[in-house]
Amino acid sequence: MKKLLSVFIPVVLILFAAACGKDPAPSISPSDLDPANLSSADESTSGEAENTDGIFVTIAAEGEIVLGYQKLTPVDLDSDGDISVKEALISAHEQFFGGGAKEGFSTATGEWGEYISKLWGIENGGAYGYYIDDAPAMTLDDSVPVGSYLYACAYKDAANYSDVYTCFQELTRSDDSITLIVTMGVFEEDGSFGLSHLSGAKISVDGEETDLVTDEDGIVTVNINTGVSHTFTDSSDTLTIMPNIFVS
Ligand SMILES: [Ca+2]
Repeated sequence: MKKLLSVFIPVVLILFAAACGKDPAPSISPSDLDPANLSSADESTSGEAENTDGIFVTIAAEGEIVLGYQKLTPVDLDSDGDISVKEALISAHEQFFGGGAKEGFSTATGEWGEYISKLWGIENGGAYGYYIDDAPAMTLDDSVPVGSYLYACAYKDAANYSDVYTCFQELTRSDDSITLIVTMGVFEEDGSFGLSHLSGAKISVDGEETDLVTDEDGIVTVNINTGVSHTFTDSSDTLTIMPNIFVS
């Protein structure tokens, strides 16, 4: 697998770094992945930079999405005019986790600075990851700009950190179908990060498993109902992935 990746990573980096890095899955979704419960359906368009008054947050816990592309307005707790990853996660827990941030989220400070010690109520010894617009964030102080997409997860493989980040990008759309590409995060030996297509990813639609699987280029075409919003999530039988979500 590693050998294969090293061949196409340079090309894929060029192709998808921009595509997946700055244009997160459009639209929003509720935590239960049921589009019928979308609270702000009028925002389910595929544009960029349309979201001027909040951020979007997905949280995955041990391989399951527990908060799916949820729009929220975070609180600038230290009043410095900037929303940090930590502030965004505190707000996400305050608004969507039973018991709030007090119960669901905590941080600690170690040799390399502040780190997550609890996410969505899970304490796993520090095996967490967080990404802004499909690129790994460096610290909990990193800025989460308005309109951006914050993804955080508690690793499924907390022992070996093998969880791989994944994300969706829309390629084409017609009245009755949508074509998506699923990519996965790859860390090069020099520590740089890129996205490479993920073949064999299983696609669930509106929370239901289907027979849909991404092809060798990570691409899948899904039939959709005209005018209806659907949610798509990915899973894998061969990799431990951080699942992501896309809303049509
Ligand atoms: Ca702040």
